[in-house]
Amino acid sequence: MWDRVKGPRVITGMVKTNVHDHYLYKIQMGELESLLKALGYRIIERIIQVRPKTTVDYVFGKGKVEEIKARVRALDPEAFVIYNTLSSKQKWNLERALGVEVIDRYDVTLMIFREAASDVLSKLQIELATLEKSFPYIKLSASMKYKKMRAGFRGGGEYAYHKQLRAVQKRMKILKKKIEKLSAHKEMEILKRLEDGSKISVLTGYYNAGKTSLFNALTGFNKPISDMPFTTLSSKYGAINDRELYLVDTIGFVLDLDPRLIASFKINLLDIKYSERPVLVVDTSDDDLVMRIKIRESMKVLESVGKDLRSIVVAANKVDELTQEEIKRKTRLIRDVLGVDVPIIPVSAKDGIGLDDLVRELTRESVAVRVR
Ligand SMILES: Nc1nc2c(ncn2[C@@H]2O[C@H](COP(=O)(O)OP(=O)(O)OP(=O)(O)O)[C@@H](O)[C@H]2O)c(=O)[nH]1
Ligand SMILES: [Mg+2]
Repeated sequence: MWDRVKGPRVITGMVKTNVHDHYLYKIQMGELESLLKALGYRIIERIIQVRPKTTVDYVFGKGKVEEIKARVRALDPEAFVIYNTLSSKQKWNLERALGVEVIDRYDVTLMIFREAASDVLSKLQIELATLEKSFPYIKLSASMKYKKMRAGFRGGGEYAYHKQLRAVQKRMKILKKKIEKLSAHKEMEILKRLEDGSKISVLTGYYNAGKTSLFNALTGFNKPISDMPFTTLSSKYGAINDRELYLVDTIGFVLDLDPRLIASFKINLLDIKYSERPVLVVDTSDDDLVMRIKIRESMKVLESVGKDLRSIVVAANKVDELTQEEIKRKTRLIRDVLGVDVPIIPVSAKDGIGLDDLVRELTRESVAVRVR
C-alpha cells in the first residue's frame, strides 16, 4: 500500500454548506484524504463545520476558527488542508489566525500532479497551473510585506514587489507559448492518424478505474499501474489490429475537478474531443452509491468537452470481483445513471475477461447513435 505511516501530519477540514448532505461530503473528504496519503501525509484530525455559507474572510465561522486554532496548538500539524476552494484573502487570514500553512484541495491536486508528471508537456502545464493558482496570493502577500516595510520607513519595497510580480508574469507568458506550440503539434499528430483512416478511442474515467490496466491488456504495453491516484498524467497512444484502432490512455477524473485544472489540461482533453467512441471505464467493485457519484462526475467532464453521451462505450471493469448476479445488477445501475442506451461491456483487465467484446464494439463501423 502507498499509505506511508510516518509522513508529516496534517489536519483536514471542510465547511459543509448542504445541511441535508449526510454522505457525499464523507466521500469528498475521503478523496481529499487519499490524495494526501498518496503524497505521504498522515491525517491526524478532521474538522467539519456545517453552515449555509462559507465566510468571506475565513471560510469557517469566527468561533470555529478559534476552535481550529486550539486544535492546531494542541496537535502541531504541518498544515491545515481544507476541501473548500480558498481565496487569497481567506488563505492569508487563516494562516495568520492559525499560525500554520493552509492549503486547499486544488493545491493538493497540483502537488500530486507535480509528483506524477514525467513528460515535458505535463510538467509545463502543471507549472503554469501552479503559478496561475498562486499568483493572486503572491500578489497579496507581496503587497502586505511592502506595506509593512513602508510603515517601517524602509525604502526599496515597492521596487522589489513589482520586480517579483513581473518575473512571475513573464514566466507564465513563456509557459503559455511553449504549451501552445506543443499543443498544436499534438493536434496535428492526432489529425494525421485520423486521415490515415484509423479510429481513436480514448479511455476515460475516474482515477483507479483501471484505464491503464485495460490499455496494457489490449495493446501489450507495460505502463505503470497502481492504486495511487493519478498514476497516469499524460496521454499515450497504442495501436491495435494493425492500426485500425488507436487506444488512448489518459488522466483520470476526480470529484469536483477544478475548472482551472480542466483548462490547463485542455491538451489532454483533445484526445477525448477527437475520439469517435470514447470508452468510459467504470470500477464495478465500488459501492453502488460511489459508483453513481463517479459516473455522474465523469458524465459532467465528458459533456463539458462537448461529447454526446450516446457515443460512449462503457467498460464495466473489475468484474473478476463480482458474481454473475452482481454483474447484471451493476450493469443495470450504470444504464440507469447514464440515462442513455449505450453498450456496457463487462470486462476484467486483470483476468482478461471481455476484452475481445470491447475491441469488437470499438472497431464496429459507425453505429447510428441509439436513443432509448
Ligand atoms: N480486481 C481488479 N483490479 C484491477 C483491474 N484493473 C485494474 N485493477 C487495479 O486497479 C488499480 C488501478 O489501476 P490503473 O490501471 O492504474 O487505473 P487507472 O484508471 O489507470 O488510474 P489513474 O492512472 O490513476 O487514473 C490497480 O491497483 C489495479 O491493479 C481488474 O480488472 N480487476
Ligand atoms: Mg492510469
